[in-house]
Amino acid sequence: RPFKRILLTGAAGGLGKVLRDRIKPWAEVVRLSDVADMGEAREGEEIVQCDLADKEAVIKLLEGVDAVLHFGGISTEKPFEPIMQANILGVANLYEALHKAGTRRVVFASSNHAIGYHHVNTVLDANSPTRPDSYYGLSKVFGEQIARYYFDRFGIETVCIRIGSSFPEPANKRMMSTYFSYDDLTEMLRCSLFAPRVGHTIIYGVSDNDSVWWDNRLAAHLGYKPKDSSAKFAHLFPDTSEFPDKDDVTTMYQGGKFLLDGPQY
Ligand code: NAI
Ligand code: 15L
Repeated sequence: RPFKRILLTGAAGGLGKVLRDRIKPWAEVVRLSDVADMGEAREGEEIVQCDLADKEAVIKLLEGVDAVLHFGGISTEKPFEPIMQANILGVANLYEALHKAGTRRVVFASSNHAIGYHHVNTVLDANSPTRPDSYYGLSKVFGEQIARYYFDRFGIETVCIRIGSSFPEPANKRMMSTYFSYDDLTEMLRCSLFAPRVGHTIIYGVSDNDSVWWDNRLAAHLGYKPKDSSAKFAHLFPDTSEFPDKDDVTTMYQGGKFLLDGPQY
């Protein structure tokens, strides 16, 4: 198998549970980590329960790791303090630890909320300015930038995936644009781990939906080709009223409902 040991953080979370078996073919050993319980280790797995904010624990966590899929952290808007601990201190600990361990490749689960204050009529690419819509989105911008710094300084390569909405199906009309199927997510991770050179890449995590706000041409070197589309869920949203609705910020901006949540300092 190509990698000796891959680390998946956030392994007890929604996407972590989906990915747990799917990433197995890519490494001899998959090390799973989360602050929450992950159950028993199965064949080919190692389980390390720890808090990303605990520097010493994270340094140990990275020992012997060739590549990281960083999905751990707070995944919705919260007050600044918990976001700072889990997402900002957490990702700083991670990069320092992987530098110490000699790890060369990371895939970072960033988020569309790093750019959530762009209007839905704007098409973005990897060079578009960030416009975070929350402390959560700000923490993802920090993660993307620390990844860039460790690439420029040490050559550690990271693919930052600005994930849209990765759930079994879209939950509202907005998600018809942001939907990212589990199969397409898995394929994007595979491309991110195995592309020969990724440097510091930003890519939008999205399926081949009819209406998308994101252009991935600047990440073509990953070779990602989506296979799924939200089109098959169109029947779930028969309401044909105007979208975006100019009186409703949650439909006008790419970040949707996150625009209403903060800041809760
Ligand atoms: P989730 O909230 O279900 O999973 C996150 C996991 O991280 C949880 O199991 C949690 O216990 C763990 N965690 C939180 N704080 C921690 C800490 N201090 N130390 C160690 N572990 C900690 O979220 P989900 O949906 O699985 O998302 C995974 C990643 O993908 C997150 O980083 C999220 O921001 C990102 N993402 C997900 C999207 C989606 O559509 N599901 C969209 C955009 C980004
Ligand atoms: C995210 O970043 C969240 O982690 C996820 O729970 C969804 O809210 C998603 O974005 C989204 O924008 O739909």
